[in-house]
Amino acid sequence: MAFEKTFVMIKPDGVHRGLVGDILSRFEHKGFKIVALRMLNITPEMAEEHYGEHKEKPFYKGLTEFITAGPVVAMVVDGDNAITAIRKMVGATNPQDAVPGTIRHDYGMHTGRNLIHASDAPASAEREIPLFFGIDQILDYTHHSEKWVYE
Ligand code: D4T
Repeated sequence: MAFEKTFVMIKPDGVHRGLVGDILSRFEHKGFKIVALRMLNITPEMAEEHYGEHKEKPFYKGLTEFITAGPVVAMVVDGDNAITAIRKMVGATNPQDAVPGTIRHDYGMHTGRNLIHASDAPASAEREIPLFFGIDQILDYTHHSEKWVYE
């Protein structure tokens, strides 16, 4: 097994549409462990840091306006192969390309309202987690059902 941590963020559309509970429960029901969780407003500086790679793209302005337009729910999720597995649960960037059963397909319509972010690689998770959480905010505990989730 390859236990790892990934960064996940429910975007302002997910919060405003009342989908936080549904989205969180998907990760819990799958067997992942939430080890950090907070609600916050993204500042323009944080948006620039988080989405800096897209700075030259035509959608950058709209993206940063959207991500700063309301509260987000940020979390760190822990589990076997968590980075790849959660990207699969999240689905394609454009909800219209996302496979049924994924979060973006099931709740979303357009790329600029795609509800959720999840780290796409170990290097991204390592970069993103410290932008939102101090080391003392990431909890280390044993999930009580761990032996019923992992063989
Ligand atoms: P994030 O980073 O939000 O998890 O999305 P992805 O990893 O799936 O996709 P991405 O980095 O290519 O895009 C980041 C972010 O930009 C928005 N976006 C993207 C947009 O508004 N218009 C576009 O044409 C694209 C490609 C959506 C996600």
